[in-house]
Amino acid sequence: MPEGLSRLAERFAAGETVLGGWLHLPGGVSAEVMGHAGYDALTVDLQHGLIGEGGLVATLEAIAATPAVPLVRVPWLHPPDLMRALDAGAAGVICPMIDTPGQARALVQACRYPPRGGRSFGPTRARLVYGDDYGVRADLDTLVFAMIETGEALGNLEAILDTPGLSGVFVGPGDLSLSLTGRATLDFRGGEPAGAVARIAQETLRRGLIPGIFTPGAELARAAMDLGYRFVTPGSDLALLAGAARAVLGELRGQQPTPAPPTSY
Ligand code: 3PY
Ligand code: MG
Repeated sequence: MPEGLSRLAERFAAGETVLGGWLHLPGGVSAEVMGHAGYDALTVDLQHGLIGEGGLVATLEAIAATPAVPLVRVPWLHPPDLMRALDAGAAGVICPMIDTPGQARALVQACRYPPRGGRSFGPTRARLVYGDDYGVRADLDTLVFAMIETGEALGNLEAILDTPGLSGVFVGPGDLSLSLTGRATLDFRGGEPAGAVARIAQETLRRGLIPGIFTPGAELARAAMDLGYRFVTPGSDLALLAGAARAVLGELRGQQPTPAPPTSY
């Protein structure tokens, strides 16, 4: 599927909103289920998910059997992890806890080849999946998202967004609310997080970059889209499975299903 690398970048460039799935469950079948369900992109979450680095390639292979574009959230800003995810065939990366312009520059540096950055050349599986010209196309099409999820990142938002080579930002509402209010919740609609989440979308769109966000389901995904978010994740595989199980049991037992907690990943 040699055109695969540019598929998502082209959709963003055309102004489309992309619906992303989020993978926490190991084993590959869940990735296939999510991909065939119709998500535009699937992010393998190596930070909080249960898929270890050893399971990454098998999960990317499972995604490749579906129409979804594969992305990876790396565990932290650690250049070897970023380069390995891209070499393994991720079409883009999402990097947690980018709080300063220096960290944003280090992120881009790890993901772009010279002269734009310092990514080392060796696209082992990426070349198999995307074609022999991967090396010359990678910098144009690889998506690089910096996660904005602390008060410090908010204070540095403009400078982070002005980092050359960044595709966009991705809001982690759980960490952001924890940092701003001392309590983690994925529901960003109240108090200080609400203003912050709206401002991040505005500033990102103003620069022609892509604002992305994690949400636990359709209601908050819709609220994010109404704020201008163009890369929205309505739930992880784990949370969707838990929600469906609660709903079916609630129906059969004649009870209201237990609502998912607002921290539900
Ligand atoms: C957060 O909410 O902090 C996240 O990182 C979501 O993935
Ligand atoms: Mg987070």
